[in-house]
Amino acid sequence: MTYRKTAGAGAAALLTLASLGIGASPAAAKAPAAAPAACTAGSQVKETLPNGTTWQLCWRIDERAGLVLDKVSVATRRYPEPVQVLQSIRLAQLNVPYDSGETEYNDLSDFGFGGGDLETLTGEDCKGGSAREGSDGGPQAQRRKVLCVSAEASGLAYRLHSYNFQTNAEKVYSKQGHDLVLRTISKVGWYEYVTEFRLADDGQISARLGATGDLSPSDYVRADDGWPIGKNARDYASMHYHSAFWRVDFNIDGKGGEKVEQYDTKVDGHGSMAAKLKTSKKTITKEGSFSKVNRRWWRVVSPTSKNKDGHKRSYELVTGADDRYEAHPETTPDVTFTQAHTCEKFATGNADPQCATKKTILDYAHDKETLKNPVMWVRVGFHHVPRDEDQSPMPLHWQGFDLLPRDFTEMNPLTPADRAGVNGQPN
Ligand SMILES: [Cu+2]
Repeated sequence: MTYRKTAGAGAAALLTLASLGIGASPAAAKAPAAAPAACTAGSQVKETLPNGTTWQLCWRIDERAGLVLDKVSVATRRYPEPVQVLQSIRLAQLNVPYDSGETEYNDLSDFGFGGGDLETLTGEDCKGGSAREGSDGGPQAQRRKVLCVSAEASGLAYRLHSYNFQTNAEKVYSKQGHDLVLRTISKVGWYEYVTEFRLADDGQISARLGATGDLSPSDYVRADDGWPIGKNARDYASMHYHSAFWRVDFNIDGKGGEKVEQYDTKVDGHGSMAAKLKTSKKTITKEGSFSKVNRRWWRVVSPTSKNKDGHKRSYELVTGADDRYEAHPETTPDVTFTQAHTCEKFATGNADPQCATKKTILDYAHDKETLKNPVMWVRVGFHHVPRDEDQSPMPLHWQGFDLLPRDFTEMNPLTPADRAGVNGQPN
Protein backbone atom coordinates (compact mmCIF):
# COMPACT_ATOMS: atom_id res chain seq x y z
CA MET A 1 0.00 0.00 0.00
CA THR A 2 1.11 3.53 -0.52
CA TYR A 3 -0.35 5.04 2.59
CA ARG A 4 1.57 8.22 3.13
CA LYS A 5 1.90 7.65 6.79
CA THR A 6 0.15 4.53 7.91
CA ALA A 7 2.02 1.94 5.90
CA GLY A 8 5.04 2.04 8.13
CA ALA A 9 2.99 2.26 11.26
CA GLY A 10 1.57 -1.22 11.25
CA ALA A 11 4.20 -2.79 13.40
CA ALA A 12 4.81 0.25 15.56
CA ALA A 13 4.29 -0.24 19.22
CA LEU A 14 1.07 0.88 20.76
CA LEU A 15 1.45 3.62 23.25
CA THR A 16 0.30 2.93 26.71
CA LEU A 17 -3.11 4.45 26.55
CA ALA A 18 -3.27 5.19 30.22
CA SER A 19 -0.51 7.72 29.60
CA LEU A 20 -2.62 9.31 26.90
CA GLY A 21 -5.76 9.38 28.96
CA ILE A 22 -7.40 6.91 26.58
CA GLY A 23 -9.35 4.19 28.26
CA ALA A 24 -9.91 5.99 31.48
CA SER A 25 -13.06 8.04 31.95
CA PRO A 26 -13.55 10.85 29.46
CA ALA A 27 -10.07 11.86 30.47
CA ALA A 28 -9.35 13.85 27.35
CA ALA A 29 -10.55 16.72 29.45
CA LYS A 30 -7.44 18.65 28.43
CA ALA A 31 -9.08 18.98 25.04
CA PRO A 32 -10.39 22.37 24.09
CA ALA A 33 -13.99 23.14 24.81
CA ALA A 34 -15.83 21.43 22.02
CA ALA A 35 -18.58 22.57 19.79
CA PRO A 36 -20.02 19.91 17.47
CA ALA A 37 -23.48 18.63 18.28
CA ALA A 38 -23.92 15.76 20.70
CA CYS A 39 -24.15 12.21 19.44
CA THR A 40 -27.80 11.34 19.00
CA ALA A 41 -27.71 7.80 17.64
CA GLY A 42 -24.32 6.67 18.85
CA SER A 43 -21.51 7.16 21.29
CA GLN A 44 -18.80 9.73 21.46
CA VAL A 45 -15.06 9.36 21.08
CA LYS A 46 -12.98 12.36 22.03
CA GLU A 47 -9.27 11.83 22.47
CA THR A 48 -6.18 13.99 22.53
CA LEU A 49 -2.99 12.62 20.96
CA PRO A 50 0.47 13.35 22.43
CA ASN A 51 1.12 16.28 20.05
CA GLY A 52 -2.05 17.97 21.25
CA THR A 53 -4.42 17.09 18.41
CA THR A 54 -7.95 16.23 19.53
CA TRP A 55 -10.30 14.22 17.34
CA GLN A 56 -13.95 14.13 18.27
CA LEU A 57 -16.67 12.04 16.63
CA CYS A 58 -19.73 9.88 17.11
CA TRP A 59 -19.61 6.18 16.32
CA ARG A 60 -22.27 3.54 15.78
CA ILE A 61 -22.68 0.17 14.13
CA ASP A 62 -24.94 -0.22 11.13
CA GLU A 63 -26.22 -3.77 10.69
CA ARG A 64 -25.04 -3.82 7.06
CA ALA A 65 -22.27 -1.23 6.78
CA GLY A 66 -20.61 -1.95 10.11
CA LEU A 67 -18.67 0.87 11.77
CA VAL A 68 -19.96 4.37 10.93
CA LEU A 69 -18.25 7.56 12.06
CA ASP A 70 -20.41 10.70 12.23
CA LYS A 71 -19.64 14.36 12.91
CA VAL A 72 -15.86 14.04 12.81
CA SER A 73 -14.07 17.19 13.91
CA VAL A 74 -10.47 18.07 14.66
CA ALA A 75 -8.71 20.57 16.89
CA THR A 76 -4.99 21.01 17.32
CA ARG A 77 -2.77 22.72 19.87
CA ARG A 78 -2.10 25.46 17.31
CA TYR A 79 -5.78 25.73 16.26
CA PRO A 80 -7.69 24.76 19.42
CA GLU A 81 -11.15 25.57 18.08
CA PRO A 82 -12.65 22.28 16.79
CA VAL A 83 -13.53 22.35 13.10
CA GLN A 84 -15.79 19.73 11.55
CA VAL A 85 -14.43 17.71 8.62
CA LEU A 86 -16.89 14.89 7.93
CA GLN A 87 -20.62 14.42 8.32
CA SER A 88 -20.05 10.68 8.04
CA ILE A 89 -17.76 7.99 6.68
CA ARG A 90 -18.48 4.27 6.30
CA LEU A 91 -18.00 1.28 4.09
CA ALA A 92 -20.49 1.16 1.24
CA GLN A 93 -19.93 -2.31 -0.26
CA LEU A 94 -17.52 -5.21 -0.54
CA ASN A 95 -17.88 -7.06 -3.82
CA VAL A 96 -16.16 -10.47 -3.94
CA PRO A 97 -16.32 -12.21 -7.33
CA TYR A 98 -14.23 -15.35 -7.87
CA ASP A 99 -12.03 -15.70 -10.93
CA SER A 100 -13.81 -18.94 -11.84
CA GLY A 101 -16.94 -16.90 -12.55
CA GLU A 102 -18.94 -19.38 -10.45
CA THR A 103 -19.19 -17.43 -7.18
CA GLU A 104 -19.80 -13.81 -6.23
CA TYR A 105 -20.79 -12.10 -2.98
CA ASN A 106 -21.70 -8.60 -1.90
CA ASP A 107 -20.57 -8.91 1.68
CA LEU A 108 -22.23 -5.75 3.01
CA SER A 109 -25.65 -5.96 1.40
CA ASP A 110 -25.89 -9.80 1.36
CA PHE A 111 -24.49 -10.46 4.86
CA GLY A 112 -23.57 -7.27 6.70
CA PHE A 113 -20.66 -6.25 8.91
CA GLY A 114 -22.84 -5.53 11.99
CA GLY A 115 -25.28 -7.55 14.11
CA GLY A 116 -24.30 -11.17 14.63
CA ASP A 117 -21.38 -10.86 12.21
CA LEU A 118 -19.69 -8.23 14.38
CA GLU A 119 -17.11 -9.84 16.62
CA THR A 120 -16.79 -9.08 20.33
CA LEU A 121 -13.22 -7.87 20.95
CA THR A 122 -11.09 -10.37 22.83
CA GLY A 123 -7.56 -11.76 23.01
CA GLU A 124 -5.09 -9.19 21.73
CA ASP A 125 -7.68 -7.49 19.46
CA CYS A 126 -7.37 -4.24 21.39
CA LYS A 127 -4.16 -4.70 23.36
CA GLY A 128 -2.91 -1.31 24.48
CA GLY A 129 -6.17 0.31 23.44
CA SER A 130 -9.59 0.82 24.93
CA ALA A 131 -12.42 -1.57 23.98
CA ARG A 132 -15.67 0.40 23.82
CA GLU A 133 -19.12 -1.04 24.33
CA GLY A 134 -21.96 -0.20 22.01
CA SER A 135 -24.92 -1.68 20.16
CA ASP A 136 -23.91 -4.22 17.55
CA GLY A 137 -26.56 -2.81 15.19
CA GLY A 138 -28.47 -6.10 14.99
CA PRO A 139 -32.22 -6.59 15.60
CA GLN A 140 -31.59 -7.23 19.31
CA ALA A 141 -29.18 -4.28 19.50
CA GLN A 142 -26.93 -6.21 21.85
CA ARG A 143 -24.44 -4.08 23.71
CA ARG A 144 -20.98 -5.56 23.44
CA LYS A 145 -17.35 -4.47 23.37
CA VAL A 146 -16.96 -4.04 19.63
CA LEU A 147 -14.93 -0.88 18.99
CA CYS A 148 -11.22 -0.61 19.70
CA VAL A 149 -9.90 2.91 20.23
CA SER A 150 -6.15 3.25 20.38
CA ALA A 151 -3.34 5.70 19.80
CA GLU A 152 -0.59 4.28 17.63
CA ALA A 153 2.80 5.69 16.79
CA SER A 154 2.90 6.70 13.11
CA GLY A 155 6.61 7.39 12.80
CA LEU A 156 8.52 10.59 12.17
CA ALA A 157 6.04 13.45 11.72
CA TYR A 158 8.61 16.03 10.61
CA ARG A 159 12.29 16.84 10.76
CA LEU A 160 14.15 20.07 10.07
CA HIS A 161 17.74 21.12 10.73
CA SER A 162 17.47 24.90 10.44
CA TYR A 163 20.33 27.36 10.11
CA ASN A 164 20.07 31.11 10.55
CA PHE A 165 22.69 32.89 8.39
CA GLN A 166 22.38 36.14 10.36
CA THR A 167 22.91 34.69 13.81
CA ASN A 168 24.63 31.40 12.89
CA ALA A 169 22.06 29.72 15.16
CA GLU A 170 21.24 26.11 14.42
CA LYS A 171 18.29 24.09 15.61
CA VAL A 172 16.89 20.65 14.91
CA TYR A 173 13.14 20.16 14.96
CA SER A 174 12.17 16.50 15.15
CA LYS A 175 8.81 15.08 16.15
CA GLN A 176 7.13 11.69 16.29
CA GLY A 177 3.51 11.49 15.13
CA HIS A 178 0.49 9.48 16.27
CA ASP A 179 -2.81 8.26 14.89
CA LEU A 180 -6.07 7.81 16.74
CA VAL A 181 -7.23 4.43 15.45
CA LEU A 182 -10.82 3.14 15.46
CA ARG A 183 -11.27 -0.49 14.57
CA THR A 184 -13.96 -3.18 14.45
CA ILE A 185 -13.86 -6.80 13.29
CA SER A 186 -16.60 -8.55 11.30
CA LYS A 187 -16.69 -12.28 10.56
CA VAL A 188 -18.31 -12.98 7.22
CA GLY A 189 -18.08 -16.65 6.33
CA TRP A 190 -14.47 -17.77 6.70
CA TYR A 191 -13.03 -14.30 6.33
CA GLU A 192 -12.66 -11.75 9.10
CA TYR A 193 -12.67 -8.15 7.96
CA VAL A 194 -11.10 -5.32 9.93
CA THR A 195 -12.76 -1.94 9.42
CA GLU A 196 -10.26 0.73 10.37
CA PHE A 197 -10.17 4.51 10.41
CA ARG A 198 -6.95 6.29 11.32
CA LEU A 199 -7.16 9.93 12.39
CA ALA A 200 -3.68 11.42 12.35
CA ASP A 201 -2.40 14.26 14.49
CA ASP A 202 -1.66 16.30 11.33
CA GLY A 203 -5.30 16.10 10.21
CA GLN A 204 -5.05 13.22 7.75
CA ILE A 205 -7.85 10.64 7.74
CA SER A 206 -7.17 7.13 6.44
CA ALA A 207 -9.86 4.55 5.73
CA ARG A 208 -8.86 0.97 5.18
CA LEU A 209 -10.21 -2.53 5.16
CA GLY A 210 -8.14 -5.51 6.27
CA ALA A 211 -8.90 -9.15 5.55
CA THR A 212 -7.81 -12.04 7.73
CA GLY A 213 -9.42 -15.23 9.09
CA ASP A 214 -9.11 -18.26 6.82
CA LEU A 215 -9.30 -19.03 3.14
CA SER A 216 -12.71 -20.47 2.38
CA PRO A 217 -12.42 -24.27 2.48
CA SER A 218 -15.21 -24.64 -0.08
CA ASP A 219 -13.56 -22.39 -2.65
CA TYR A 220 -10.99 -24.71 -4.09
CA VAL A 221 -11.09 -24.83 -7.86
CA ARG A 222 -9.42 -26.18 -10.95
CA ALA A 223 -5.80 -25.22 -11.40
CA ASP A 224 -6.49 -22.48 -13.97
CA ASP A 225 -8.46 -20.31 -11.51
CA GLY A 226 -6.43 -20.93 -8.37
CA TRP A 227 -3.05 -21.18 -6.72
CA PRO A 228 -1.68 -24.43 -5.28
CA ILE A 229 -2.08 -24.39 -1.49
CA GLY A 230 -1.02 -27.45 0.50
CA LYS A 231 1.10 -30.36 -0.68
CA ASN A 232 2.23 -30.43 -4.30
CA ALA A 233 -0.36 -29.74 -7.01
CA ARG A 234 -3.51 -31.07 -5.37
CA ASP A 235 -5.57 -28.19 -3.90
CA TYR A 236 -5.99 -24.90 -5.72
CA ALA A 237 -7.46 -22.02 -3.69
CA SER A 238 -9.57 -19.77 -5.87
CA MET A 239 -8.26 -16.40 -6.93
CA HIS A 240 -10.82 -13.69 -6.29
CA TYR A 241 -11.42 -9.99 -5.89
CA HIS A 242 -12.19 -7.75 -2.97
CA SER A 243 -13.64 -4.53 -4.41
CA ALA A 244 -14.35 -2.23 -1.50
CA PHE A 245 -16.35 0.99 -1.55
CA TRP A 246 -16.57 3.74 1.03
CA ARG A 247 -19.18 6.49 1.31
CA VAL A 248 -17.75 9.82 2.46
CA ASP A 249 -19.97 12.81 3.25
CA PHE A 250 -18.01 15.96 4.05
CA ASN A 251 -19.31 18.81 6.15
CA ILE A 252 -16.36 21.18 6.26
CA ASP A 253 -16.61 23.60 9.17
CA GLY A 254 -20.25 22.53 9.52
CA LYS A 255 -21.16 24.68 6.54
CA GLY A 256 -21.80 21.98 3.90
CA GLY A 257 -22.35 22.85 0.25
CA GLU A 258 -18.86 21.69 -0.81
CA LYS A 259 -17.58 21.88 -4.38
CA VAL A 260 -15.69 19.09 -6.15
CA GLU A 261 -12.56 19.93 -8.12
CA GLN A 262 -10.49 17.70 -10.39
CA TYR A 263 -6.88 18.59 -11.18
CA ASP A 264 -4.82 17.42 -14.13
CA THR A 265 -1.21 18.17 -14.92
CA LYS A 266 -0.01 17.80 -18.51
CA VAL A 267 3.29 18.28 -20.33
CA ASP A 268 3.06 21.61 -22.14
CA GLY A 269 6.24 22.33 -24.06
CA HIS A 270 9.75 22.85 -22.76
CA GLY A 271 11.50 25.45 -20.65
CA SER A 272 15.22 26.20 -20.86
CA MET A 273 16.08 23.14 -18.79
CA ALA A 274 13.10 20.84 -18.37
CA ALA A 275 9.63 20.11 -19.61
CA LYS A 276 6.94 22.56 -18.67
CA LEU A 277 3.99 21.06 -16.83
CA LYS A 278 0.66 22.79 -16.79
CA THR A 279 -1.91 22.09 -14.08
CA SER A 280 -5.55 22.81 -14.78
CA LYS A 281 -8.63 22.68 -12.60
CA LYS A 282 -12.03 21.42 -13.61
CA THR A 283 -14.95 22.03 -11.26
CA ILE A 284 -17.26 19.03 -11.25
CA THR A 285 -20.70 20.55 -10.94
CA LYS A 286 -22.83 17.52 -11.79
CA GLU A 287 -23.00 13.90 -10.64
CA GLY A 288 -20.58 11.53 -12.35
CA SER A 289 -17.90 8.84 -12.11
CA PHE A 290 -14.20 9.49 -12.62
CA SER A 291 -10.95 7.55 -12.85
CA LYS A 292 -7.32 8.33 -12.41
CA VAL A 293 -5.02 9.14 -15.24
CA ASN A 294 -1.46 10.26 -14.68
CA ARG A 295 -1.26 12.76 -11.76
CA ARG A 296 -5.03 13.32 -11.60
CA TRP A 297 -6.50 14.09 -8.18
CA TRP A 298 -9.69 15.40 -6.64
CA ARG A 299 -10.53 17.60 -3.71
CA VAL A 300 -13.73 18.51 -1.90
CA VAL A 301 -13.57 22.20 -1.07
CA SER A 302 -15.70 24.47 1.08
CA PRO A 303 -16.88 27.57 -0.81
CA THR A 304 -17.22 29.52 2.43
CA SER A 305 -14.84 28.22 5.12
CA LYS A 306 -11.31 29.57 4.83
CA ASN A 307 -8.06 29.21 6.73
CA LYS A 308 -6.25 32.21 8.22
CA ASP A 309 -4.43 32.81 4.92
CA GLY A 310 -7.79 33.27 3.19
CA HIS A 311 -7.53 29.95 1.35
CA LYS A 312 -10.60 27.75 1.05
CA ARG A 313 -10.50 24.70 3.28
CA SER A 314 -10.53 21.35 1.52
CA TYR A 315 -9.65 17.68 1.77
CA GLU A 316 -7.91 15.84 -1.04
CA LEU A 317 -8.55 12.23 -2.02
CA VAL A 318 -5.26 10.29 -2.12
CA THR A 319 -5.51 6.85 -3.64
CA GLY A 320 -2.79 4.22 -3.59
CA ALA A 321 -2.56 0.57 -4.56
CA ASP A 322 -5.65 -0.54 -6.46
CA ASP A 323 -6.74 -3.41 -8.71
CA ARG A 324 -9.65 -2.33 -10.88
CA TYR A 325 -12.37 -4.95 -11.56
CA GLU A 326 -13.46 -3.88 -15.03
CA ALA A 327 -15.86 -6.82 -15.48
CA HIS A 328 -18.59 -4.78 -13.76
CA PRO A 329 -19.29 -1.21 -14.90
CA GLU A 330 -19.91 -0.15 -11.28
CA THR A 331 -16.55 -1.48 -10.02
CA THR A 332 -14.61 0.27 -12.78
CA PRO A 333 -14.50 3.99 -11.84
CA ASP A 334 -12.19 5.11 -9.03
CA VAL A 335 -14.55 7.67 -7.57
CA THR A 336 -18.16 8.73 -8.01
CA PHE A 337 -19.65 11.99 -6.78
CA THR A 338 -23.41 12.12 -6.23
CA GLN A 339 -25.86 14.55 -4.72
CA ALA A 340 -26.66 13.35 -1.20
CA HIS A 341 -29.87 11.30 -0.89
CA THR A 342 -30.61 9.35 2.27
CA CYS A 343 -31.85 6.27 0.41
CA GLU A 344 -28.56 5.95 -1.50
CA LYS A 345 -26.76 3.89 1.11
CA PHE A 346 -24.67 1.33 -0.74
CA ALA A 347 -22.45 1.60 -3.78
CA THR A 348 -24.03 -1.51 -5.26
CA GLY A 349 -26.85 -3.82 -4.21
CA ASN A 350 -28.80 -0.90 -2.78
CA ALA A 351 -32.17 -2.19 -1.59
CA ASP A 352 -33.77 0.84 0.06
CA PRO A 353 -37.40 0.90 -1.12
CA GLN A 354 -37.28 4.70 -1.24
CA CYS A 355 -35.00 4.48 -4.26
CA ALA A 356 -36.17 1.25 -5.80
CA THR A 357 -34.76 1.95 -9.24
CA LYS A 358 -31.38 2.98 -7.90
CA LYS A 359 -29.22 -0.04 -7.19
CA THR A 360 -25.71 1.27 -7.81
CA ILE A 361 -23.67 4.45 -7.83
CA LEU A 362 -24.01 4.51 -11.61
CA ASP A 363 -27.81 4.69 -11.20
CA TYR A 364 -27.42 7.48 -8.63
CA ALA A 365 -25.25 9.51 -11.01
CA HIS A 366 -27.23 8.72 -14.13
CA ASP A 367 -29.44 11.81 -14.12
CA LYS A 368 -26.45 14.10 -13.59
CA GLU A 369 -28.06 16.03 -10.80
CA THR A 370 -26.33 19.25 -9.76
CA LEU A 371 -23.96 18.67 -6.83
CA LYS A 372 -25.11 20.87 -3.97
CA ASN A 373 -24.08 18.55 -1.15
CA PRO A 374 -21.73 16.03 -2.76
CA VAL A 375 -21.19 12.51 -1.47
CA MET A 376 -17.93 10.85 -2.49
CA TRP A 377 -17.91 7.12 -3.22
CA VAL A 378 -14.36 5.73 -3.28
CA ARG A 379 -13.56 2.32 -4.77
CA VAL A 380 -10.37 0.40 -4.00
CA GLY A 381 -9.91 -3.13 -5.33
CA PHE A 382 -7.59 -5.97 -4.38
CA HIS A 383 -7.11 -9.06 -6.53
CA HIS A 384 -6.28 -11.80 -4.07
CA VAL A 385 -4.05 -14.55 -5.38
CA PRO A 386 -3.83 -16.94 -2.41
CA ARG A 387 -0.38 -18.06 -1.22
CA ASP A 388 0.87 -20.78 1.10
CA GLU A 389 1.33 -18.19 3.84
CA ASP A 390 -2.42 -17.44 3.82
CA GLN A 391 -2.91 -20.33 6.23
CA SER A 392 -3.46 -20.10 8.99
CA PRO A 393 -4.76 -17.64 10.19
CA MET A 394 -4.30 -15.55 7.07
CA PRO A 395 -2.04 -12.52 7.55
CA LEU A 396 -3.97 -9.25 7.20
CA HIS A 397 -4.04 -7.76 3.74
CA TRP A 398 -5.09 -4.12 3.48
CA GLN A 399 -6.77 -1.82 0.98
CA GLY A 400 -7.87 1.78 1.41
CA PHE A 401 -7.23 5.46 0.80
CA ASP A 402 -6.29 8.70 2.53
CA LEU A 403 -8.03 12.04 2.93
CA LEU A 404 -5.39 14.72 3.13
CA PRO A 405 -6.12 18.19 4.51
CA ARG A 406 -5.36 20.81 1.85
CA ASP A 407 -5.35 24.39 3.13
CA PHE A 408 -7.47 23.35 6.10
CA THR A 409 -5.05 25.32 8.29
CA GLU A 410 -2.63 27.98 7.04
CA MET A 411 0.36 25.96 8.26
CA ASN A 412 1.20 22.47 9.43
CA PRO A 413 -0.98 22.09 12.52
CA LEU A 414 2.05 20.58 14.28
CA THR A 415 4.26 23.64 13.59
CA PRO A 416 6.38 24.38 16.69
CA ALA A 417 5.98 27.85 18.18
CA ASP A 418 9.25 29.29 16.88
CA ARG A 419 8.50 28.28 13.29
CA ALA A 420 5.17 30.09 13.40
CA GLY A 421 6.48 33.00 11.32
CA VAL A 422 7.53 30.79 8.41
CA ASN A 423 4.54 31.35 6.15
CA GLY A 424 5.03 32.30 2.52
CA GLN A 425 8.24 33.30 0.78
CA PRO A 426 10.92 34.23 3.34
CA ASN A 427 12.58 37.66 3.05
CU1 LIG B 1 -9.20 -12.79 -0.30
